[in-house]
Amino acid sequence: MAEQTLFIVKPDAVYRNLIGEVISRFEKKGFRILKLKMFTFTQEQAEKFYDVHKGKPFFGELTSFITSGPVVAAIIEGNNAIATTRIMIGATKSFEAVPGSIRGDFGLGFSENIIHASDSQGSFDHESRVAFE
Ligand code: FUP
Repeated sequence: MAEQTLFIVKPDAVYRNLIGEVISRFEKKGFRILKLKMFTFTQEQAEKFYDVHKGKPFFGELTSFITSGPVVAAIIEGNNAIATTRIMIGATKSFEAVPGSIRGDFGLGFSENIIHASDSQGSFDHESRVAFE
């Protein structure tokens, strides 16, 4: 069944000219791109986007990284989009993500980990509203 999800190409990946590489993986996998937007998160938008992490020790680092430069947000559609996209991006810690996954192939960081993707229908609803507002 067609499902939608959101991913964000993070500032580290935009800086490293990996926008096309990342988007291309989703196109080749068979997902349809419904919306694309390049922008820079404001502090307020970043805090709203990551509000599930508010109060955690890494919250400041997380919001300062995500606001540090332009990002590209995409809404894509396809079979099992949310879970399949999570498999494609790989483990949160890029240095532990398996080769073949996006983080596994392109990153070594923890907060600087190339890409974000919604992990549930609820987070997709919230995050896509904030990113495309
Ligand atoms: P993920 O869904 O894989 O992006 O990971 P989480 O939702 O657990 O974390 C959100 C972001 O916070 C991750 F991209 C990495 C960052 N993070 C840290 O920088 N330090 C931590 O201790 C935990 C997460």
